[in-house]
Amino acid sequence: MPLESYGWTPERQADFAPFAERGLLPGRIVVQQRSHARVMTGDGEVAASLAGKLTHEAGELDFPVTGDWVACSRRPGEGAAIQAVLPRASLFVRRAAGQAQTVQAVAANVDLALLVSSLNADLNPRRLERYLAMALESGVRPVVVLTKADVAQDAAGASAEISAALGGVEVMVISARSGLGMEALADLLAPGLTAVLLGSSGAGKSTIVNALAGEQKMATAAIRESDAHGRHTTTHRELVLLPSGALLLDTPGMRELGLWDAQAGLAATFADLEAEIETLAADCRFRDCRHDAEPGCAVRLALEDGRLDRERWESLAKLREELAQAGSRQRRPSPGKSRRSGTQRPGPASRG
Ligand SMILES: Nc1nc2c(ncn2[C@@H]2O[C@H](COP(=O)(O)OP(=O)(O)OP(=O)(O)O)[C@@H](O)[C@H]2O)c(=O)[nH]1
Ligand SMILES: [Zn+2]
Repeated sequence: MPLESYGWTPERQADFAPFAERGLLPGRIVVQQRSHARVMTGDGEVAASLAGKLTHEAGELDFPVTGDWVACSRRPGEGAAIQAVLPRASLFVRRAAGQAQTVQAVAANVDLALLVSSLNADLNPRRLERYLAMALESGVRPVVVLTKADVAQDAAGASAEISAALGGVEVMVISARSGLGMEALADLLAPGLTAVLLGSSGAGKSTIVNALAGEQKMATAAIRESDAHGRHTTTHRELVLLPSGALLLDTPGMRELGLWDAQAGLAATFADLEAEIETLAADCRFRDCRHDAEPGCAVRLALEDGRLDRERWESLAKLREELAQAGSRQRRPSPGKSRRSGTQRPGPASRG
């Protein structure tokens, strides 16, 4: 399998040059589970584990994740050892489930984030807001994908509502069952592009992969649509090469997406709301009005008479507070989300 199919570019080739000198092989992580991974190389897919040096020296965000480009050495016999991670074009991080202090990388080198939600009882702009902030924080284009249109009452209405509640984000309505919108979705997925599917369990992420792959790549499971509880069928992250040439990364449904150091993403998610607030604030009685309990507050007035979306306003305040709390407990170890930062630089040759 030529690595170009997996998104290898001349720029990545240049990043890899020092590792090539050390006789290492380039590859892309297609599955990552704890310390074991499957890596697509020019010679096909190999099982790989982390080299000891990487395990000992890596910071939290330096560990390879699905989508990463890595430099590997061949292990005697079969398999490979991951020696280093190449600079990342993008990195999705979240607060590790149930823990305030730990950052966890979710996916690397993603070009497009598909924020998946079912058009059933599960549909909730507040949950999508978190995914949106994460995508915008990583500089990745977000598209909301509303699934199961075949069982929806008013898909068009819901779509317009979600877009408005999320600052005008691009929204697509699809049904894997009826085929509605599937062509438009496929059109987004250009050859060599890497898209990640994010959303809660049961949203229909794996069904999308299977429909676009034309075969059963990921296991799916029926859910009780009455309460919309998914069953967490997908247990690992897997990068699938579609017949169209795009790469699609399925992820397990997250119970709760905890944001990590996503101030810029949050600001971008609420940019239109903040602009509205700023305009209104010009009419507040006090110039330094905090729109809290001050008399003559134009923002409060707009919240009361419905000109300003109260749910979004409250959500923004809550997410800000959440980030502030996480931030005061521990600063992020390294930026790690922009190209040429946070990943390991080529070092002297080592055995793994
Ligand atoms: N009616 C209808 N059902 C769908 C559609 N897409 C998916 N489903 C059903 O929704 C259920 C959950 O779909 P999955 O694809 O397993 O959901 P998932 O998001 O991958 O869930 P996890 O793997 O647990 O994260 C399955 O029963 C699917 O058959 C659709 O377009 N229409
Ligand atoms: Zn005010």
